[in-house]
Amino acid sequence: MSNESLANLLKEERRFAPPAGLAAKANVTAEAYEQAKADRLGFWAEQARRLSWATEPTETLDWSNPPFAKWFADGKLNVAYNCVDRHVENGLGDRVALHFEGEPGDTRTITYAELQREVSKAANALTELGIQAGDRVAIYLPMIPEAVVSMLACARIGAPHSLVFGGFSADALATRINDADARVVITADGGYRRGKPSALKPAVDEALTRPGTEKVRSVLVVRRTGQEGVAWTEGRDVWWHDLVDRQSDQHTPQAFDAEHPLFILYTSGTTGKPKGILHTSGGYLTQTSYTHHAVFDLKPETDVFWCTADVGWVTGHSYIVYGPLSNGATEVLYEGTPDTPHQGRWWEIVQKYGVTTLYTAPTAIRAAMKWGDDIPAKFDLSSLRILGSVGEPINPEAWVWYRKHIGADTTPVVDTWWQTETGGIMISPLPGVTETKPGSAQVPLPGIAATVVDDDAHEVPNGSGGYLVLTEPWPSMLRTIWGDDQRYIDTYWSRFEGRYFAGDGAKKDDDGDIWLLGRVDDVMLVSGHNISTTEVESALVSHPSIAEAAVVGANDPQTTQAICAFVILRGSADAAQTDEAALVEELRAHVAKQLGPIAKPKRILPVAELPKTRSGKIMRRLLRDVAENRTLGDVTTLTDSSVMDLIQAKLPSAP
Ligand code: 6R9
Repeated sequence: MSNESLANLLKEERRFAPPAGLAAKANVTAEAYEQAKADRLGFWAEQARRLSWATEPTETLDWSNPPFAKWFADGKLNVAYNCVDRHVENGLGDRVALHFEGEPGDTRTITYAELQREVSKAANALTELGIQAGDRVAIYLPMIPEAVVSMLACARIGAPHSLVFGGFSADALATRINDADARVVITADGGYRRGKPSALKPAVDEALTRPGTEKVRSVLVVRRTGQEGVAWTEGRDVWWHDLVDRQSDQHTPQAFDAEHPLFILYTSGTTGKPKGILHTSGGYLTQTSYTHHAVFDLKPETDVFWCTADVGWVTGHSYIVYGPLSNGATEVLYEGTPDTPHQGRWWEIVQKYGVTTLYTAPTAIRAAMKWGDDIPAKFDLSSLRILGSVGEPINPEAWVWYRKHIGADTTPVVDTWWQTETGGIMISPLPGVTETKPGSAQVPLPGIAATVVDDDAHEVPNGSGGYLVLTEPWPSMLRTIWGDDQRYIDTYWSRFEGRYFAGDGAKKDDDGDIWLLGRVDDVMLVSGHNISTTEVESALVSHPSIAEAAVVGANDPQTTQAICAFVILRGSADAAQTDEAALVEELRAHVAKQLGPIAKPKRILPVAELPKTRSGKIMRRLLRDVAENRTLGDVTTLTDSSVMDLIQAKLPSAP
């Protein structure tokens, strides 16, 4: 970015106070901010006491060798014991932990007592396969209960897991197995996706032919789809039901150091090989447990929590597995896609299980907007009391739609900013405290220190933009990049001395609240102004005909970059709109009116789909390639690479 701060263009005036009933009974009140401000480490030491420690920590933070942090270093605990056994010991064995809903409609209800038996059996099975504390286990599974059981079994025996999203290819899997030096892979014959079984085991077989994966001794295979003709390597492959089912359901958890590695999770980023983000035990569990309790106001006796992420992403790790289960929550685990067999599937699930708290991503909210308001209107969504968003900036209009059409215009929406690297939520409203602003994550949570700085590392005044930085270490921070301490320092701690560089653009509004503006790499430079893609996208989405927009800066001889927008029309507009040229003109005028003439897109192209990563984030890099008439860069992380062919086909040959 140039020296000029990000333009602060978007003005969003709508405000929503917390519902009085929720505020009166909220788990966390405004006092928490005061308490954490007065004694930040004392605050986190208190949160650590949410957990059951075999040895209580006496030291909170060791920051003597920055940026390598140790939290609660002299404490010992077992993470799986905290997520499962202690609830059973507290008499909650009959509470439902997981309401599993398979895509074909099969269901399983798993109580905490059953989860304890399943996790114990799986821990015994991994031990029989020779896995010891410290050995890495790769997990490549669909969204089925065995994924949660496998993660907890690894945690129980101190074997760091490395989940690889089931939609990734054999190559991606091989790279990750190799980098983490995994000894066992847990997979399934397949999973259900869009109404049909989709095989997984062949990708494992192929990955294990690649150099660097020779140390994998065993492949543990869950039978999920019952597909015929699963290729089998004798001596290496073993069925879950053969090995795990015959194990004892008793297993004594051993306590590990708070800094014992819990998992490695790879983030791809735009360049270079994937980074293995390393998380450890005590600090990670403290922050995921606390933030789940605070941000979602969890009442474990009555709430039904549903995080729609895949367990293969950090959101699934922290808010399907470790946060909710450490809090004794009852959750929904859904295997499939939101539109199988119909576009109301999610809302049907909310109605069926009485979901109280839904945590999802802007991409899903915008898809629901596109499909039409009448679809959620057919279901009883009155059980919902809190709605969460994560993964991308949420456009104010999508935020308001979510609250209105899913939340009956009454539920708070919490827009939660965090990253694989931060491990847990960092910036978010608190549902019983914060007066919310559509599109803003607003305030660092109690105990978290974040701000926005300019190129010279100076904190920007209210009303200005720059880079988001975290100014103090936090319990669930990544500890390093697996096997590459130098890359950890270079990537996160070198841009600004002593501060964590998140790679996101952000601004502070007049109240000092934080608005996320997208990845710094995506910021556009137009006639000397840094303009955020997020703000232009939000202006487009505020037009009634637009469900979703992606904006990029394309090289331009006059203005350095020219704003180029790709838009998806809402269901109703799609059918009605006959005159595309007139709509495009209307949209350009609309953006100019909302944000000012500088932000008026030079080109706007209606398209059917946008390129997304498998976790639902828009890949602007590829759209930039299209807008600049270049050959497309790496498309391997796209959900569906045919999307790009469709977009290119829509383009006039010369810009
Ligand atoms: C949890 C997760 C991290 C990146 C992050 C930022 C974007 C996530 C956001 C958000 C604006 C939010 N992001 N939440 N941007 N508002 N509420 O998504 O982790 O996959 O590592 O992505 O996602 O750009 O830097 P991860």
